[in-house]
Amino acid sequence: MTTRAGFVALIGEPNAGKSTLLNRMVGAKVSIVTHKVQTTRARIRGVAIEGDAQIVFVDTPGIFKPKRRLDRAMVTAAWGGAADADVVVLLVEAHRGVTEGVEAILAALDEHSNPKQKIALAINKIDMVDVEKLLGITKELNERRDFAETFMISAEKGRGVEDLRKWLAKELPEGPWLYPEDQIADLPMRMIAAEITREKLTLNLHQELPYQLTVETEKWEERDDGSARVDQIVYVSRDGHKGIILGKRGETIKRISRASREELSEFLGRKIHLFLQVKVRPNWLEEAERYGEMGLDFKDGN
Ligand SMILES: Nc1nc2c(ncn2[C@@H]2O[C@H](COP(=O)(O)OP(=O)(O)OP(=O)(O)O)[C@@H](O)[C@H]2O)c(=O)[nH]1
Ligand SMILES: [Mg+2]
Repeated sequence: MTTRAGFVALIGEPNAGKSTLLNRMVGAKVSIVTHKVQTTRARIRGVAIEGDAQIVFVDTPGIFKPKRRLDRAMVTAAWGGAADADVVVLLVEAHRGVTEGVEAILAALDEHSNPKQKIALAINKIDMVDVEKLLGITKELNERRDFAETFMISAEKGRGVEDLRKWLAKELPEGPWLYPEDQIADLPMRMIAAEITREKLTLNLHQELPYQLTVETEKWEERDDGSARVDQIVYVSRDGHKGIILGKRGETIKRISRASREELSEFLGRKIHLFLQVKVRPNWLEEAERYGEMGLDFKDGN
């Protein structure tokens, strides 16, 4: 039997639905999702199997005009994901069409890919537009670039996803599978746990605050009764931010902690005791160690 295997990078503007698509392809929540932009910060791999092919999907941070060091490191990580992949899928939101951000990505695509790679277009969130609008956008995008293939999908509702997966499977090179067949992700557990907490923080905090914090799993202690104690630190840069995260009588952090613990316990199928600590660290956005913990390269932020 000939098997196939390779990497498929999902790229696009922030909020395009890349992580939602990765999770759907894998059939499990491997990458966090929120309604806010710039949720994903590093490359996250998720593995799907389609017939004889093992498809390693690479979720990437959204590509946007970076301002801070962290932004630059994220965007570099995203383009790096594209450059290393066998196939690249560009996600564009159906209801937003060809935005300035999409234009910028199209303009930079050749520089960050090679002629041997196939680049497909996936117009996502088709559940939000009518057919006429969808056809208009499809035409406009295909006039700008000669994509290997165009797919119209709803990552959230699952429409069109099957066709995309089948096509990707046959585009991958022949070769042995890259991961054991029961493996769906390769992110260390402590990092998945930190990401789950960061998702809950992002969902519970307003405006800029989610962009000013990072979460790290400090300690992971297995207990005899099969449960685990997980200690995490939320780094913020200002006292005021700490106060907001704690909330009145600690209510906000309690809510966040509960939501994170529940999801983590469900993900692992066992009891988790989660302890969150908020630390003010004014300069964390300029510390190499923080980037390493996020799965980013500090130098990429230069
Ligand atoms: N209506 C609709 N919403 C979707 C669809 N796919 C994703 N979304 C929503 O779009 C929002 C962003 O989804 P994400 O998967 O986090 O987007 P992303 O591209 O990973 O975003 P970043 O990590 O910030 O770059 C979430 O609220 C999703 O629920 C879709 O097909 N239809
Ligand atoms: Mg994402």
